[in-house]
Amino acid sequence: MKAVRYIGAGRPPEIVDLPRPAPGPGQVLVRIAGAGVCHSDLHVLDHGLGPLGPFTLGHENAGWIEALGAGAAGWKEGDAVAVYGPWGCGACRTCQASAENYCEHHASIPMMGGGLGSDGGMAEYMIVPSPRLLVPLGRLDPAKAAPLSDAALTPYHAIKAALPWLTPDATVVVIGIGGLGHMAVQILRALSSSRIIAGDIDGAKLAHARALGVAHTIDTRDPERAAEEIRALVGERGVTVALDFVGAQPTLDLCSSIVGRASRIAIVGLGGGTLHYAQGSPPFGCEVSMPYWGSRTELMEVIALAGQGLIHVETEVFPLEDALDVYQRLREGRIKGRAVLRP
Ligand code: FEH
Ligand code: ZN
Ligand code: ZN
Repeated sequence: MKAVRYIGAGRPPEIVDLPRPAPGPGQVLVRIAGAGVCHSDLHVLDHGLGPLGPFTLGHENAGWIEALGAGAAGWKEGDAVAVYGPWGCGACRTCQASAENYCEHHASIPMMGGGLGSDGGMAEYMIVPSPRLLVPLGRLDPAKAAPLSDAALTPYHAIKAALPWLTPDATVVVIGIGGLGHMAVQILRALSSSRIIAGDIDGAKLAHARALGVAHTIDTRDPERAAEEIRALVGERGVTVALDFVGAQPTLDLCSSIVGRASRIAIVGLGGGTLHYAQGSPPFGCEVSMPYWGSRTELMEVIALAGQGLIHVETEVFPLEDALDVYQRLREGRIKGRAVLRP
């Protein structure tokens, strides 16, 4: 089968032919319908993942059950499933609560999941180490649903934690309207009635945000000017929730300068910035979180939102063989919504 392989830090991925894997005891073989292409992959390609590699990329996957290994139960061939991405120990307190994204033993488990140290879904087939890591998709098309497992789950996890701040009279700013940000806008509209301001450096992304129904869009290429425009909109109260899906120094500084007291900043993007957090900035009562991915039960909630038609992933679908070009397009900001590779 064809697979998109991470070879090593600083090296481009390679498309190689691998034997079709067979599920061992307790494992599940999934026939991949779609594998989302995430910005985090660019980090892995550029900076590596510790000593790990080579491995097949793709940590945002969905498909159909192809085969069950000995002892693996709870599924039947042909079931449409999303692959839950963060693979923990499965036994600790947080894993037992389905929050494998916060597994207590993460430091002693080098692999983060399929496509992140273990073989992922940018291939025709993928081995999932346990039936517990699969979530039913019901009638959703796995080819379109793959991004729900990361591009939707990650913002959902961040927004769900911010719900106490997301009151009808509050303003929330979403910075970065890419794969995660465009889902964040839809999830915010589904879960709250707060006013949404979208910020991005790309006019096409801001147009996408307007089409998704945000109240205002702000060009953040000039952060000082963007801060002034946002402050003019929110007045002395300031922004109540700032969701940064970029995480670069300019966007983190922008978040600090627009939030008010008793606010919340969620840093989701891996842009490498540092949030200055000390007396005087951000304001008193500002809580900062750095959420990571989401839990399996939250993925079930995201799938329910999609099934109710309340969120919809904007996808650009490409054949697996186009992976290198797609990564380059992602790097250059030339993807609308989420790119999905289809084997
Ligand atoms: C993957 C690896 C490391 C950090 C963050 C991520 C996200 O893409 C998962 O949502
Ligand atoms: Zn990701
Ligand atoms: Zn665990």
